[in-house]
Amino acid sequence: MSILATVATALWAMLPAYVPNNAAVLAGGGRPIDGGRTWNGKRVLGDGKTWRGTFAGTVAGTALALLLNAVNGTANDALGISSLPEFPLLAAVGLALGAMLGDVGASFLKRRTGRERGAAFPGLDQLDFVVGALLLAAVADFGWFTETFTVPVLVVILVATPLLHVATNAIAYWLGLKDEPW
Ligand code: CTP
Ligand code: MG
Ligand code: K
Repeated sequence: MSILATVATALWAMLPAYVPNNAAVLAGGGRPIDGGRTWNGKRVLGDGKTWRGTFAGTVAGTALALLLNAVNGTANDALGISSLPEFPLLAAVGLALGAMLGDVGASFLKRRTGRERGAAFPGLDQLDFVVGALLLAAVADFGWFTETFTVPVLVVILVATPLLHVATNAIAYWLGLKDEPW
């Protein structure tokens, strides 16, 4: 695969995992998943992980995957490639829900390590949702996963995602949508 095809495929395949976090920021609020419960004096997850945000993120990521499927041929033709993947429904849900669950898991770890809601955890903040998305996509549709996420594609994802994540969160902060720039 050419470098263009590898980069385009990596970003395309991960878009349904990138969007959920941002959708959750826009839609979040309401009842926290942990219902306010604590463990060893710290919140289990915290007020930043809500049912509404998690649901909205999952729906947004899945919907985006279906939208990408609709323009798959056009996008491949426009780039002169044929490697942009189509998302089976289960894989789409796996990517989107996995991204949200990875983020929830990170909040659990943040609370266990004494970090308040909103505190940064460099590294974890940028990759939690990638790990969650890839894991759940693999569980949801292993054949599609191995076909799509070749080693070069995975390398691009691991390099590009933290950069994209830092950039989009900084923009969301400047726009006043997010409380912290990470
Ligand atoms: N959000 C949500 N539900 C989620 C994830 C995010 O409602 N599952 C919303 C919350 O309003 C949250 C905001 O998006 O405050 C920003 O998300 P994030 O940075 O992940 O949460 P933090 O508030 O920073 O909390 P934490 O320290 O637990 O990451
Ligand atoms: Mg945060
Ligand atoms: K986060």
